[in-house]
Amino acid sequence: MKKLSLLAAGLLLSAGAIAGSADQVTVHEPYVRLAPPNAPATGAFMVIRNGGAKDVKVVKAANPVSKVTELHTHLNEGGVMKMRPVPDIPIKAGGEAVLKPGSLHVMLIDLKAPMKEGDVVPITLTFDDGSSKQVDAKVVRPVAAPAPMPMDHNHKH
Ligand SMILES: [Cu+2]
Repeated sequence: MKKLSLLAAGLLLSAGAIAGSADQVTVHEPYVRLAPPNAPATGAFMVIRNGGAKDVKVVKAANPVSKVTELHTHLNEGGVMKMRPVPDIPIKAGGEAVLKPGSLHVMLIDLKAPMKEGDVVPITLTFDDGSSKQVDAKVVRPVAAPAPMPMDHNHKH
């Protein structure tokens, strides 16, 4: 009985140990873009809000479905949009970081298995103070530009 309550106390302590930046941050609308078949990588997007009084940084992201997870941004280099890894994603006190296509994102590289629409990918964000937060990002099909209509009005008879 004593052992059990010690164990429970230990669990409470370890749960308390992860408190910190993660506690003052909320994550909204997380999703993973459904990768085209055989695509080796895709992106995860979300809005990270910092409701606290101190600035925080996301320094790492992890997930179980890809071998590598990186924090990325898009940069315009001589008119060409290129993805570049970033060391962290800062979020000012009271501010938010918007991870969206063409901008900041979490890159899921080297997918272990094909994903399908509706799958849920747990993404763990780690902050600069070592605290972390897990969000469940749903896999959604990207809103594609309307497919060209198969029109053929130029038949010569
Ligand atoms: Cu990327």
